[in-house]
Amino acid sequence: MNTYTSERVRNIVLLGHAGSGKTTLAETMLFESGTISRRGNVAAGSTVSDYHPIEKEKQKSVYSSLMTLDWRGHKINLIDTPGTLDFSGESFGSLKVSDTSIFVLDAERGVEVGTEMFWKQAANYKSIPIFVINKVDHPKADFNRTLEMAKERFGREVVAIQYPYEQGEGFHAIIDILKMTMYEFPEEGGKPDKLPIPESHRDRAQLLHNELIEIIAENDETLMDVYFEKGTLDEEELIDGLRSCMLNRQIFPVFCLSAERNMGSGRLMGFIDSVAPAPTEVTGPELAHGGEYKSDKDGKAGIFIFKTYSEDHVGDLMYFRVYNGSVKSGMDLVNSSNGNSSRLSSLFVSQGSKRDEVSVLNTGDIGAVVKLKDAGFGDTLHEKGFEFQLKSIEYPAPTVRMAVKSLKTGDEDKIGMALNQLHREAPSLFVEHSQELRQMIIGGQGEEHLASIKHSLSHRFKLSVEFVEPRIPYRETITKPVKSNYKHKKQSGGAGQYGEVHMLVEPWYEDMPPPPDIQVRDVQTFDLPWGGKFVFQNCIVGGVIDNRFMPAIIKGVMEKLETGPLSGCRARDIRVSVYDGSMHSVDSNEAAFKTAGLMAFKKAFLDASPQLLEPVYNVEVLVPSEFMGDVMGDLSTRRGQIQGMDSEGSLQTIKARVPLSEMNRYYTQLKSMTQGRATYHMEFAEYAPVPRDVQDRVMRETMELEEV
Ligand SMILES: Nc1nc2c(ncn2[C@@H]2O[C@H](COP(=O)(O)OP(=O)(O)O)[C@@H](O)[C@H]2O)c(=O)[nH]1
Ligand SMILES: [Mg+2]
Repeated sequence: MNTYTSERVRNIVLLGHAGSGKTTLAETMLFESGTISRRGNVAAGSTVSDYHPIEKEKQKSVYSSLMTLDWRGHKINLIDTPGTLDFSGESFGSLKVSDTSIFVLDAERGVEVGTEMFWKQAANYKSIPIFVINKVDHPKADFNRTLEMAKERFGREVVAIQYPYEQGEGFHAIIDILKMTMYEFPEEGGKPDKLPIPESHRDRAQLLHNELIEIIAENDETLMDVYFEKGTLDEEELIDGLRSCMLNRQIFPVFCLSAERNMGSGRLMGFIDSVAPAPTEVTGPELAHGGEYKSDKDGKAGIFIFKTYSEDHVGDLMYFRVYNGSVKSGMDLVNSSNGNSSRLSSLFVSQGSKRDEVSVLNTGDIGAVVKLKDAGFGDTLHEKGFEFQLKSIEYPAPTVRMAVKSLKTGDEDKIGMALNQLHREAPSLFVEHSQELRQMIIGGQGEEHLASIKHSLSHRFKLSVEFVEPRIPYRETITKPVKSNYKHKKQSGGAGQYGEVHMLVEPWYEDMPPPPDIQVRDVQTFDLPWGGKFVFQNCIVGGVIDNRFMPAIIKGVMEKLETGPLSGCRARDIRVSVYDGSMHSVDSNEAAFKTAGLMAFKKAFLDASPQLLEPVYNVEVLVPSEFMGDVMGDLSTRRGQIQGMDSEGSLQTIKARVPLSEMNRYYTQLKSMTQGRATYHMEFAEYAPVPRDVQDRVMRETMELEEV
């Protein structure tokens, strides 16, 4: 492949709900540009983009993949992404390095929730959006309805540049209101004939054309003057105006297409070349420590790694974008996150699984490299003597958590290592070895995401595992104040043990007053690592217990807080006031007071009407209105409390509070209730008392906790 200057590079990411036709569109673009000589298809697993074994098996995209094509002297780096929310982690890195996002909408289904989520992220990265309404050949295609939905969801900036001459099965021509031309396609698709707009469509096309001119002129003062003078804008002025409107996010142009029939992709690529921004024209990425990075294409080399994947017989493959200067094979680069230097051996551009070696990549271009030591996902690398670090990629919080159980004893460490590697490749996978739950926990963007992790563990790493529901991190607390005392006395041969502690144990709350009948001398407040507080008050008068024994008493109480007296779960929000006790001049020591503290605390706790608390989450569901009733009904069977509803066009947001223990398999349930058309996220809200029957059950279960 040739070398391209920055001005001739276009970085495009394909985004949108699963099944809208992104992979098919990528294949069609590769074919139209002559990059491939035959079009593969998703069902046969023969596309360039869906080349991983799991993608062929599932007949859909799981990973993002980079393809490169030349369209009339411009190099288009095209990144196809999996539209399923489960694999959204893959899409976020691709979005970060692309200047333009093509949102592919399905003309039959309109705007779907998958699009919604990527839309927000694209705005965060200041990516320039283009909409493509695909599948206009579908018998139930409705271009206008889809366009209206897009306007409703994404704003009046959504403006059609094209519309179908006839939609549905008879689709064969597109009216272009920028060029004021009709493109008519041969039966097999491909290169269209350019024809005048037929009489029957002339008025509508002219009306839309004038509207487009007005929007462009409205947003550009110089063009406004020209428009006033001439009453119209010529094609060049229109294109210039459109381009500046797109850069300022004032216009989101809409194209129409049938990827499957190969009708319309050539015009889209032409538009990308002539109107979509070059890497040198867009807002720079955010720096790790804030502020915008401004690229210098003539400066020293600097790159950012946005995707890593370990491939058989190849090793770690890292995909990067050049953000400064030009990178050449053989160059040494310093990793800004650890200061280590690595050599870029060979550089590649990729066509899905195929790679072509190149010697230079300029600012803005995207490529891949193998065997890069000491570098990984999200790292910035630069030439010596020139330092910068870009902000890494942020992922949404995991929506599904599972505990990983090894099916073969002794494999636990290997599983941990494999999971860590998978996390390094794609940090949207969250991995935690929970001491508290005594489980290895993984979190991801959906059950399919976790299923793909299981697939990797078994196929790539040859490890058999089972995923089980994680235990719930319950907490314990008390509901009334209780006094107790404990005397620890042991006489065995030589030195004995002696310590006596009297304490008042109370439920703690913010700004609570001191106890009424006890004089407080010293207060220590501990923020517990598992949430909540422990307040310790030394109220000893007359030196009946030495100050030097207080830390031991605290230690004893702390130990019992960590494995709560009621069920072994962690305890929180407790105040302990030690107000009396006794010592022995010879036998008193720290160990004795630790035991006395622990035992007195345990006794008081169990008498103080202990209460189990459960984590409660704020759950927000975005759902098409027709499924509202089902979703609300399901939430209430999960002990959910509906907090509110918001309607945004044809989609509704439901807000509810639901105990974590009731959210098992919610993702799957929601998906099946709504045909995969709803999405949700949840965030920890608070710990709340569990109902009595649940408390009894949990106590039985936690007592029988087996090690995993
Ligand atoms: N009728 C019709 N079907 C299409 C079109 N584009 C894609 N499809 C079909 O839609 C399904 C999903 O396509 P795919 O490219 O995998 O979508 P992705 O999930 O967005 O990558 C496949 O069965 C395609 O054959 C189109 O323009 N028209
Ligand atoms: Mg796909």
